[in-house]
Amino acid sequence: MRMKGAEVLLRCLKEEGVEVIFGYPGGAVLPIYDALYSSEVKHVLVRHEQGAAHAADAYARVSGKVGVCLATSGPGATNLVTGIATAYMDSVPLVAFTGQVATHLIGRDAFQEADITGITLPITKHNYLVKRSEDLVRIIKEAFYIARTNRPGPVVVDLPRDIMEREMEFNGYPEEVNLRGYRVLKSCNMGQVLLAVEAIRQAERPVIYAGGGVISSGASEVLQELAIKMKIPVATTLMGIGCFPETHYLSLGMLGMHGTRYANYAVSESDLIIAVGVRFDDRVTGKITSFAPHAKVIHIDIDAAEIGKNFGVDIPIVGDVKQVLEEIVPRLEPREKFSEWHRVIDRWKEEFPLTYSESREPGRIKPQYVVEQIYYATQGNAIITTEVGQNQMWASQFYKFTRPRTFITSGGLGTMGFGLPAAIGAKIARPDMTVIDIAGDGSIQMNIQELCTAVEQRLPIVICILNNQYLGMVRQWQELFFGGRYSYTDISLQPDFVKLAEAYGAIGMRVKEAQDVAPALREAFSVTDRPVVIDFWVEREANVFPMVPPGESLYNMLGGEE
Ligand SMILES: Cc1ncc(C[n+]2csc(CCOP(=O)(O)OP(=O)(O)O)c2C)c(N)n1
Repeated sequence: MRMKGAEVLLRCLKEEGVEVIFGYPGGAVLPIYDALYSSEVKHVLVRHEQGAAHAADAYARVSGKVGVCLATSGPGATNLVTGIATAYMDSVPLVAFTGQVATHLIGRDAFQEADITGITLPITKHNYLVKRSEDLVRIIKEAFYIARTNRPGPVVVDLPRDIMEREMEFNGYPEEVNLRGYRVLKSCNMGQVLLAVEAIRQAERPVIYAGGGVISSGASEVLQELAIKMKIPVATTLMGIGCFPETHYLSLGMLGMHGTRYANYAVSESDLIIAVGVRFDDRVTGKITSFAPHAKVIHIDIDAAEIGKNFGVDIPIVGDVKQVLEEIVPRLEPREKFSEWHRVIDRWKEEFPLTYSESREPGRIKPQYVVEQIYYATQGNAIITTEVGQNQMWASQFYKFTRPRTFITSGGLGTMGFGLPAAIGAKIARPDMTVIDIAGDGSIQMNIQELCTAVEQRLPIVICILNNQYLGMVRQWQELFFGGRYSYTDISLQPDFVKLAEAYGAIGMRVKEAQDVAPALREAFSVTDRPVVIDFWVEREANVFPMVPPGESLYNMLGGEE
C-alpha cells in the first residue's frame, strides 16, 4: 500500500500499541501533524518540548509501556535534551521522534537544523537518523524494541521532512527484530545463582538493597517473596521506592544520603548485601571504600556494565532481575528466625525514627507535616511525582509508598521542573489514580507553563508547593558547608502562585497554618475537572535530615531530628 512517510509512522505507532504521544509542532514536523489530524493516536499538546519528554517519561514509568514524544527540528529537538537525559539516567523506555530538515539540506546549516543524533549520542541507548524511506519501518520497530528490552532507555529517531512527505510502499509492520550485536538476555549463570543461594542461607545479618531495576523488571512481588520468606530487611534507593511496602516491618525505607539512620546502619553492619537492580550510585553509598565494610555482596543486574563499575562485588549475576530472583527464591528454605539481627534493627528504628519538630515560625508549616498529611489523606494510595530538592527528599521520607510505579521522581539527573509534566503523564497513564506533584517553589517555576496543558486536558492533578522562598536544598548545603553564606538562593521575589494558577484556569489555594492543611487537601481532591495548586507556606529554613555529608561514610550522618 502506498502512503506518505508520516502516515506510515502513525500506522507503525498504532501497531506498537501507542495510545498517546506528547508533542509540540513546527515546520519540520508539519507532515506528521497533518497525519495526526486524522489519526486515532491521541496527541497531547504541551507548552514546552521539555514538558513533552518528561510527560512521556512519567507515562512510561507509571504504565510500564514505552513513552513517546515528538518535537520539531532544531530548537524543538534540543528542548527535549534534558528530558531525554533524565530518562536515560533513570533507565526509562522512551522513544523521542524529532523532525529534521530535508535530507538534501542536512549538513548545510539549514534553517532549524541541529545534529540531534550527535547531540544525544551520550544520553540515549541508541539513536537513528532515517536517511531512506525504505528504512523507516524497520527503524521504528527497532527503536521500540531497544527502548524496552534489557536495561530500558531512551531512543531518538530523527525524521527528515522529505521522508515524512514522500509517498512510500507500506507492507505491514514486522513481527521480528534482527539486530546484530544486540541480544535480549534470557538466562543467567546458574553457578552464580547457586552461590547466591548459599550465601543467603548462611547470612546472619543480611540486607536487601533494592533499586529501580526491581520496578522496571516487574520483580517487586518476587522480591517481597524473598524478603518475607527469608526475613531479610529491605532498604531501597530513591528509584526503588515502592518496590517493597514501606508499611511492612521488614522495610528499612531509603538508604543513602537522606536515607534513614537504621537503613544506613543496617547496611554498615550487615554481613550480606543482596543488591538488586541498583548501580551503587554515590548518593547511596557515600564514601565507597567504607560502604558495607563487613559484607559479602551479591549484585544482580541486567546490565553487565554496571557490575563492578563503582563497587567490587563477590557474587555478580548478570540477568533480568525478576528471572534471577525466580531462580533463587524456590531454592531457599524459609528462615525461621533472625531474632538477634531484627532486635538490633528494631532498636535503631526506635532510637532513630524519622521525625521533625514543631514549626518555629508563626504562619509557616513544617514541610514534613504537609507530606504526612498528603499520605494520610490518600492512605498511601496515590501516585506522587516530585520536583527536585528538599521537596523530593521529604516526599521520599514521609510518604509511605506501598506499590511500585507510584513514586515518580528524577533520581539520576535530579531534574528541576520534572514534577509537573510528570504528573500530567502519570495522570494520563492512570486516570483512575490520584496524582500529586510535591513541588518546591523554585522547581515548579521551571515548567510552570505545563499548567496550561493540564487545564486543557482537564486533568485533576494536585500540585502541592512546599514554598520556603528559597532554593531550599542548595540553601541547606550553603548553611551546612559554606558557613551560611546564602549566595543567590533566596527566591522570595516570586509570583503569587494562587493568582498564577487562576490565570492558567486552574484552582489556586494558599495554606499557612497546620490546621488548614488537611481541609485544603480534602477540598483539592474533590475537584474533578482541573488542576489545583496549593501554595503551602513552609518554614523557611527547615532542613532535610538525616544527612550523610558528601564523601562521608554512611555511619557519619548529621542530624536525626529537624
Ligand atoms: C535544572 C536544575 N538546575 C539546578 C539544579 C540544582 N538544584 C538542586 S536542588 C535545587 C533547589 C531546588 O529548590 P526548590 O525547587 O525551591 O525546592 P526545595 O529544595 O526548596 O524543596 C537546585 C537549584 C537542579 N537540580 N536542576
